[in-house]
Amino acid sequence: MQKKRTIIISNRLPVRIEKRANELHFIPSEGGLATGLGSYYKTGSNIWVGWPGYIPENESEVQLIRTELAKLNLIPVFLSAEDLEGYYEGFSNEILWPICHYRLSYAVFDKSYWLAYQKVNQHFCDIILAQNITSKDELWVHDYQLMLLPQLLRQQRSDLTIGYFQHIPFPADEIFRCIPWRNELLKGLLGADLIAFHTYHDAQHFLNSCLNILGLSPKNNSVRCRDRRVHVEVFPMGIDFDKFEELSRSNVVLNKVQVLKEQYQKRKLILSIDRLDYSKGILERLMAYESLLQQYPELRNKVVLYMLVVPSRDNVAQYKLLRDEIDRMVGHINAVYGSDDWTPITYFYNSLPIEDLSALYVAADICLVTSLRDGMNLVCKEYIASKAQDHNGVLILSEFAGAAKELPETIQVNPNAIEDIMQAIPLAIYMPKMERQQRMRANVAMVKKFNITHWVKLFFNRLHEVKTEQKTSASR
Ligand code: GDG
Repeated sequence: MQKKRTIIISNRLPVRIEKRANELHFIPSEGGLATGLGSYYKTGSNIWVGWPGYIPENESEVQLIRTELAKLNLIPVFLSAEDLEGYYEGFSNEILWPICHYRLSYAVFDKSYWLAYQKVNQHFCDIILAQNITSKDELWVHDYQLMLLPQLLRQQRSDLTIGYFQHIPFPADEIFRCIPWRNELLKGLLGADLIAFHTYHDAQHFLNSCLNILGLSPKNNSVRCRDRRVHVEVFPMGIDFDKFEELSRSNVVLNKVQVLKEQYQKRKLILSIDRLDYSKGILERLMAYESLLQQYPELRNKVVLYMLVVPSRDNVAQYKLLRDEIDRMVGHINAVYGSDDWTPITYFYNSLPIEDLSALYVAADICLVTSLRDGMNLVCKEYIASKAQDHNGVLILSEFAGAAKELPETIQVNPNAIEDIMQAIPLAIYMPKMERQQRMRANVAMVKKFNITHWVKLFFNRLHEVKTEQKTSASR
């Protein structure tokens, strides 16, 4: 008899394929999700299904990738360049991403994107069902690229246990209803047994959409769909705390911290790290920093904004424009306020090895997160975990990042109020050491306790519970 299996499904597999010197290389991802789920998908006959991030050039590459990935318990979903353009770059990133981040005017409601999104979700469904799934198995679908998948699976297999987690915000129903295919998307999600979000507001917005768009009547955080009760709950994602804490104590990182300290001397280091994205409030952060240098001339040459922007989606028009505007503003601030011995902003458009990232977290006096909307924001939790030794650092955090709900001991700002962000910086700089450490200690305790392993465990326990309740009430 086959044992219960865990099936993880996400747009991308936790591995990157690179072709060098005519040879394929398989590089495992270091991301938090891959770590948190590692103990699940790597054991027994559990699997992770997703796109391997590479388009094979011929059938022998397809076979090679399948064989190599199978050794890692990974099942590839191959997608063509055309599929990716419509489903990923189009529907996911030009419709769902802007809508879920309240940027209605950025959405491009192109019917061909919708057709590609349906086709790829169906393709995922076919590949999953070809894996001899039994009713004992537990399926966990991740994120907005796969909103139709729960229902597609359910239509063919009413017995399945399906969980869904959305990593980005779920917007207010008045925004979500603008999508021409809103009903299909909501019904797609309702194929799951447990639908989960980072915050209470995301869950409430989803329930409001069920009420106001589909005309369903949510009751106690759940919705009745024919014979099933679908639960809508909150599971704020954590990070791999131990990894960041251990890195922050390692010699390799401490040597890099020393180099940074020598480079910036006694100046206060303000850290900013994001993927290139209009949801992250990067321009607002730069405006606030310029305003700080104008209104607090005594802070000139005493602070440095270290800004790392990780390349992302820069073939999409809005992202390219954003990148150009960041380049322009950084150039302007450095040219106007800089001097022979001081550059106000150190800016990189690049991705760094994890040890360099960790050194920046350790060295930074302040971490500045000003997302206009963010599902959670893991950067701020990684900063906190890197302060577990000396508790010496201040986090300025947007109230619109999911993490704000869990971290009340941070300085919280409205990222649309440039003045508020600006005022928060001197507040952080001059905060008495005792207060700084007290606040950071509370933040560390929070991030340590509600880490990624805890998050994964909690989700699976609840999914199991929900399914058991369903079976019990069906047999009554
Ligand atoms: C989505 C949601 C939600 C960044 N630069 C480098 C690097 N990173 C890593 C960080 C962090 C991750 O990327 C970024 O995570 P965030 O949570 O901040 O943002 P998104 O990518 O937008 O993630 C977000 C998340 O999903 C999880 O649910 O929190 O709201 O938008 O882990 O460390 N890693 C390396 N080099 C870099 O230069 N190695």
